[in-house]
Amino acid sequence: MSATFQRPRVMGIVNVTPDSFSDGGRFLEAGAALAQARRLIAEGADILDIGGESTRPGAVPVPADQEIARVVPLIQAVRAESDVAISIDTMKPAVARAAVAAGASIWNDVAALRFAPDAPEVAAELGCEVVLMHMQGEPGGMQDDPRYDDVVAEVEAFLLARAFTAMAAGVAREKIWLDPGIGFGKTPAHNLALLAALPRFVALGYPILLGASRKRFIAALDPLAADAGARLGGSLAAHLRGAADGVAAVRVHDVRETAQALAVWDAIGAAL
Ligand code: HH2
Repeated sequence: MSATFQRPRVMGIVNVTPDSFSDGGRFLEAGAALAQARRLIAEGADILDIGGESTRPGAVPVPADQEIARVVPLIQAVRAESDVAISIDTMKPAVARAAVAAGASIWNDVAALRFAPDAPEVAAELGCEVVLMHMQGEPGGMQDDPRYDDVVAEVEAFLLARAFTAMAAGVAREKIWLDPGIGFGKTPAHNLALLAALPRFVALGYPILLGASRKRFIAALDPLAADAGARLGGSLAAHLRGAADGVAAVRVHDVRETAQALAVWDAIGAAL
């Protein structure tokens, strides 16, 4: 028997937005968002990723005060009844600050601390963990003809450069996670190249977060997966591949199914 496998942590997605691509504002209402958070905790989430602004191409930007008003009451309510880890999915330092004050311990920034000049300093000051994700372009136009000479090398160089910028601003190295940003300024072929290169990202020595849940590249491989809700199989395949390659966490909508898949995968590994 060997138990060398280590199961990635499951990060469950709670979108408190009216326009997120796959769960379309169903949890906008504060009470409904709390019910969703409770459900994901009961289903086996290790981390809740709470977001108040969609990053979907074409999504309407949300002012910081509105984003704070969406996420802070939910973070406070979850924190009052659970010690689950909470990450705040935001590009805005003011929102990260308010979320950490309310009980979040991870700043998940799809802009990798680039979209506000003071973001690296605020991350250092907050002392929280920080997810630095790769995105080509900006959310509005990122899917308009994304191009790379070598997508893996460029994403890797970007992530290392952002990690160094964060550390130069005072973020501790052990607080930094990296994420190749599946679906953010990438064609299906780019996403597959990044998924195939996960061992190379893991070898960088930072925890890697993988977010493939219900993303559009799955529909490019399966003509029956046009609806985001019909992409569970593809999401599980990508995340299990990430688990085998050593990613630290997977960001998912389908917490129950993902936790079960990882438990089986892990048990098989332990029985080797
Ligand atoms: N993907 C989305 C949002 N945030 N954060 C990280 N670190 N990695 C990801 O892959 C990632 C992310 C997009 O998914 P979703 O939250 O379902 O949609 P929306 O951005 O519309 O809220």
